[in-house]
Amino acid sequence: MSHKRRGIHELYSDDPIAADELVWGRKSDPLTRRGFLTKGGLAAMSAAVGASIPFAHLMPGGLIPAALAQSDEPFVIPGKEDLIVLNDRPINAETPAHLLDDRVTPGKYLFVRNNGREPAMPGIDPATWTLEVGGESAERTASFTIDELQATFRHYTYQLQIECGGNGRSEFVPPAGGNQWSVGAVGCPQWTGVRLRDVLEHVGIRDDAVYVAYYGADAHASGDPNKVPISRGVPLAKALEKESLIAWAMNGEDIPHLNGYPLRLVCGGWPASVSGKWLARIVIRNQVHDGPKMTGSAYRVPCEPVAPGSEVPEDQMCIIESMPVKSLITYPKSGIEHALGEKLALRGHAWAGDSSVDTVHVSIDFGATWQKAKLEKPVNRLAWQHWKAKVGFPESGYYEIWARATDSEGHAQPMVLPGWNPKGYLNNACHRIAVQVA
Ligand SMILES: Nc1nc2c(c(=O)[nH]1)N[C@H]1C(S)=C(S)[C@@H](COP(=O)(O)O)O[C@H]1N2
Ligand SMILES: [Mo]
Repeated sequence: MSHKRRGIHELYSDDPIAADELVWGRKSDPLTRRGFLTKGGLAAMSAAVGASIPFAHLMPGGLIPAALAQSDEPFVIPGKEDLIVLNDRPINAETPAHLLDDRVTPGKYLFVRNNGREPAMPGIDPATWTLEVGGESAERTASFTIDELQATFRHYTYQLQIECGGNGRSEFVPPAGGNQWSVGAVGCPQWTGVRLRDVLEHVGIRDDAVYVAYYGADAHASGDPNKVPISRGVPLAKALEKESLIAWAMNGEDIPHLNGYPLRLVCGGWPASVSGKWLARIVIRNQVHDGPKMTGSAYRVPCEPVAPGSEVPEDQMCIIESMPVKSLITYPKSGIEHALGEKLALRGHAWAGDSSVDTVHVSIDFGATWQKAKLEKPVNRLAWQHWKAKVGFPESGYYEIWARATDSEGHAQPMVLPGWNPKGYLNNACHRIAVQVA
């Protein structure tokens, strides 16, 4: 390989800025991740990451170094630790990737995505909480306390992965409105409860049933008691899967307040918006559910790919079902320094909606070459899978580690971005971390 490095101007002739203009995070108008897209230049990039970039000739144009991920000041949320708060009304907070290193996500590190106002904590009494089950395709209406659910139906425990449909939204260009999630609106705790299926069969499912939906006890953000913040559902077949649970416990304890205490639905592998928190009512529907955030363009993507920035008519938007294949590098933390000559051990998780992950590969050269990681099987269906790998570096400088998973149907993660969509859903691009080798 003779073509080691090319000049800055060959690579980035568009509006390069002088390195001395760039002091990351110390200017009055600090450089943002988006800023790099318009102001990028190799010298600027090297200055900002604080080292030469040995594989710069392989770096896609416009790529923002993972070393420059914005870090926000931690903000305290009861029961949570070190989450990055994107919005506090309603509360939306994600987990930094390196805090998702546990095999089973602890409660303090599970992201929070609220659409409205959570029910106030001292007011929730698990002894009197009731779940109603009905809907036009239910044979009858029934209601259960949590004690009754526990006494009537068999208990099951599964580790189930939940990921917000908007996870990764912050990377899309043109940008989409909404919470600017980076990679941490995902987790895989262990859930205990009864099968949704057993409860539905107990009340009776009519022949015309097609959908199962939830209502929670949270209030609309406006405070209007006649409005519901969110009410979504899944097709009957997903509701009847053995892993679809009505859960009262997470990791063997009460579900954390902000994650749905005392009862929630968990349908793993689908956008987590189908997993209703503070579960109050389940309805068996004879049509595709039409609650808030189920209609219009919410949790929908264009049925056919569109050009970035397109306006897509509502009738050409399709409901998101199983989530796409994805992975995370949870160790090391992005931005570490590593000694040249020593191998670096990497690890993380990978998941693939209703399907499973077949392989995970890692790259240290912006995706030019890939090395296969060791991948474990999931502990049960719809749980994430753990991977690990060791990499070495040819010389000192700035590197990025990229991880790329491929599912059992052969779909791999896109290296930089998947197809654009108006609401910024389903960004399953490779996770990237920065490493300084010296
Ligand atoms: N009742 C209710 N359920 C809800 C929501 C909500 O706002 N209210 N948010 C949904 C969305 S969009 C997501 S991504 C997940 C987030 O689950 P978590 O906050 O436990 O991580 O809950 C879903 N269930
Ligand atoms: Mo979500």
